[in-house]
Amino acid sequence: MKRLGRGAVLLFISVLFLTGCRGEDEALGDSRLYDEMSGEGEGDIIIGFSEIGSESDWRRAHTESFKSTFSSENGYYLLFEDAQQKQENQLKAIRNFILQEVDYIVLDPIVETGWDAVLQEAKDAGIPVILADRFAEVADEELYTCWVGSNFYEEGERAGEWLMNYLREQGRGDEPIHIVTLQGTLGSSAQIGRTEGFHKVLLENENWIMLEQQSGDFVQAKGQEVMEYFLDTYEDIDVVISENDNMAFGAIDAIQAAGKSCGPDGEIAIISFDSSYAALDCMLNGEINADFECNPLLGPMVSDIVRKLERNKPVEKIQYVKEKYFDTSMDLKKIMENRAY
Ligand code: GZL
Ligand code: ZN
Repeated sequence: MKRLGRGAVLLFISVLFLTGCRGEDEALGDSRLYDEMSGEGEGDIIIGFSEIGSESDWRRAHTESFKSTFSSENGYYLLFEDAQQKQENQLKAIRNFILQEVDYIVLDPIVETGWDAVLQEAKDAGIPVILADRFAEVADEELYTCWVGSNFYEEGERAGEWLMNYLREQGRGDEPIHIVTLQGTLGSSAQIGRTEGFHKVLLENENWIMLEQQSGDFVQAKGQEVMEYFLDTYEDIDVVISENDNMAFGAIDAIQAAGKSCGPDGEIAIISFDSSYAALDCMLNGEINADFECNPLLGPMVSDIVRKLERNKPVEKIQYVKEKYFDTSMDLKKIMENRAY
């Protein structure tokens, strides 16, 4: 642990902070400094966590999972930075964590590219980086210790397979099926994986027509806006693939405002991703046909990894979480009773 060295570094930063001449610090964003003066968190493992934002129900559950896991009761001191969906804020946060000599950096990279330089700086500073949720494509895999998250490609593929079975059961296995897709943040591993996974099944069904795919950036308002455009542009839409629940909520509002209906008894089927509690409620109300789970509760898994690293134990480089899916054939009321998010 670098705690001994940290005192000097933090004292220096605190002096800068107190004298107002924060110099480079100024540009580093408004991070809470680890307060060596009060001795708060002394002996704790210091974690710098760069979170993407608060764009969705899923994201808020993900953030809560980390905040409740990396608590002082559990022996941690958490420096939490919300990037408000901007990569440059994540880069600043990571450089701030390096300055403050945290013990570990946890990064949920908003998009897959643009991380090599800053992760090299973390490596040069001897700070292990754990990737959680989304993935970072870097030239040197040694720039991160491991990654924990979902198999987004598999989520997209399973959604395609579900749709294939659903249409067959309806006797529509051979009729033309007109599809639109609300994509997530372009370049994020969740968007890339879900789009490509579904596309694999699309290619296996020549009667499926993908009318258009557009990003709603995982947020509800944009999802509604893009769905309004789709409804204005295409007379015949049979299926909406929404790459997260919050965009699906926006799509439902747009479809109903256009005087159309969605869900198992509607004109337009909706297939969504995340399986948040609110989405299962929409399914219960007959507005969503199927939802593919994406588990946000990654805090405990990342904590287990940190504990192993503290004891110099090996950790798996890539660790997938287990995930299910839900549709209206299931006992949703019972499922919702036990849902943690
Ligand atoms: C997926 C996660 C995505 C969710 C969205 O792991 O990165 O970001 O699907 C969230 O709801 O905004
Ligand atoms: Zn059609």
